[in-house]
Amino acid sequence: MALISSIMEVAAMVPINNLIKSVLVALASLQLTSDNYPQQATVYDGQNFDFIVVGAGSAGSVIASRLSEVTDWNVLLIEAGQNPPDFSVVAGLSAYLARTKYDWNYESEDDGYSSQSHKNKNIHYSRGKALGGSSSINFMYYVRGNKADYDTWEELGGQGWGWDNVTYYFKKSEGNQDQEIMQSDSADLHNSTGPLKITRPATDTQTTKYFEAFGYKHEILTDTNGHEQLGYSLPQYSIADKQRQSAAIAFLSPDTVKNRSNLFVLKEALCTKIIFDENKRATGVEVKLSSDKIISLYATKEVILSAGAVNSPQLLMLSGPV
Ligand SMILES: Cc1cc2nc3c(=O)[nH]c(=O)nc-3n(C[C@H](O)[C@H](O)[C@H](O)COP(=O)(O)OP(=O)(O)OC[C@H]3O[C@@H](n4cnc5c(N)ncnc54)[C@H](O)[C@@H]3O)c2cc1C
Ligand SMILES: *[C@@H]1O[C@H](CO)[C@@H](O)[C@H](O)[C@H]1NC(C)=O
Ligand SMILES: *[C@@H]1O[C@H](CO)[C@@H](O)[C@H](O)[C@H]1NC(C)=O
Ligand SMILES: CC(=O)N[C@H]1CO[C@H](CO)[C@@H](O)[C@@H]1O
Repeated sequence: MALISSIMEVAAMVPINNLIKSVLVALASLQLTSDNYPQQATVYDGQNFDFIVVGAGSAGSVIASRLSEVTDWNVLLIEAGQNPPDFSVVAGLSAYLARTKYDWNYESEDDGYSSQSHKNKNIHYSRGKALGGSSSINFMYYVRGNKADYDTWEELGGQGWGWDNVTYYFKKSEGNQDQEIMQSDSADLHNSTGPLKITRPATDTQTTKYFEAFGYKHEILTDTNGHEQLGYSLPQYSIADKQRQSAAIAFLSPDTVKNRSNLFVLKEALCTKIIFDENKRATGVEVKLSSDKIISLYATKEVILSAGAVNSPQLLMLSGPV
C-alpha cells in the first residue's frame, strides 16, 4: 500500500496541462464507449424492487451483478455519476481523471497535524463518481492484501472475512491472463476465467535493474498476490486487452450481464436518504434524479449501502437517528 500511495503522490504532482484535460473531458461527451455500460433505467416514484444497491463502485457493481444472476430478483443499482469518460479506459491517462466531474473532489481539512508540508495544509482526496466508482479512476494495481490481516479480522469477530473465505470470492471474480502466474506454485490462489481480467507487465530490463539495485536479487517474486509476499515483484494490474478493467466493465457490461431484464441501473441519481420503518429496518431510499425531482423507491428484501468509505457513512448520518 505504501507503493500505491507513493504512486498517487507522483501522479498528483504530474503537471497536468489543463487544456489537454478539458479537451479529454469534452471528448468524453461523445460517449463512444457507452455500449460498454448498461442503459439508463426508467423508474417511478414509489416503485418496489427486491434489492436496492446504493453506489455502483467496486463493491456495488459486483453485488448488483451477482444478485441479478437470480432471475426472480429485481435489482436496482443507483449511481450518482454517469458512464465513465471514454479516455478512462486508457491506463496512461489515469492522472487526468482527478479533479474532473468524475471525481467527488473532496479536500481534507487542516487539522493542525496532517499534511502540514502542503501549501494549503490539506490534500485533494479523489473518489470516483461514475459507474465503476473509484475503479473507473484509480491506478489499477491488483493487490489483495495479506492473509494475516483477513484472519485477524475474522478473529476479531468479522465472521466470513477470513482468508479462506475471501479467497473463494477473489477466485470467483478473477480472470488472470498471466501464464507464468497460472503455472506457478501460487496458481491455487488464482482463476483465469472470471470476469475481472488481470495482467502483469512484461519483464523489462530497467525494472530488473532496480530490483538488483535494491539488493534483493534472490527475492524477486513472480506473484505479489502469492503465498509468499516478502520481496519485490512486478505489479499485477486490472488491465486487459490494453484497457482498464473497471468494476463496471468487468461486472456490468453487456457481455457480463447480457441485458438482464431484472437489473435496473439508475445513473445520475443521488441517494439522499435511507428510509427506515418503525422497526428500524431499512425499507427504501430517497433519490434525487438529474431533473432535481426527489422520489422514493422501496426494497422488499434489502437496501445495500456501497457508496464508498466517505459517502456511505455520510448517507447514514443524513438519514437521521433510528
Ligand atoms: C486515484 C485513486 C487511485 C487508486 N489506486 C488504486 C490501485 O491502484 N489499486 C487498488 O487496489 N486501489 C486503488 N484505489 C482504491 C480503490 O479504487 C478503492 O478502494 C475502491 O474502488 C473503493 O470501492 P468502493 O466500492 O468502496 O467505493 P467506490 O468505488 O468509490 O464506489 C462508490 C460509488 O458510490 C457512488 N455514490 C456515492 N454516494 C452516492 C449517493 N449518495 N448516491 C448514489 N451514488 C453514490 C459513487 O459515485 C461511486 O460510484 C485508488 C483510489 C483512487 C481514488
Ligand atoms: C473461475 O471463474 C469462473 C467464471 O466466473 C467460475 O465459474 C469458476 O467457478 C471460477 N473458479 C474458481 C476456482 O473460483
Ligand atoms: C444488449 O442490448 C443492446 C441494445 O438493445 C444490443 O445492441 C446488444 O447487442 C445487447 N447485448 C447482448 C449481449 O445481448
Ligand atoms: C467458501 C467459504 O469458505 N465459505 C465460508 C465463509 O464463512 C462462513 C461463515 O464463517 C461459512 O459458513 C462459509 O462456509
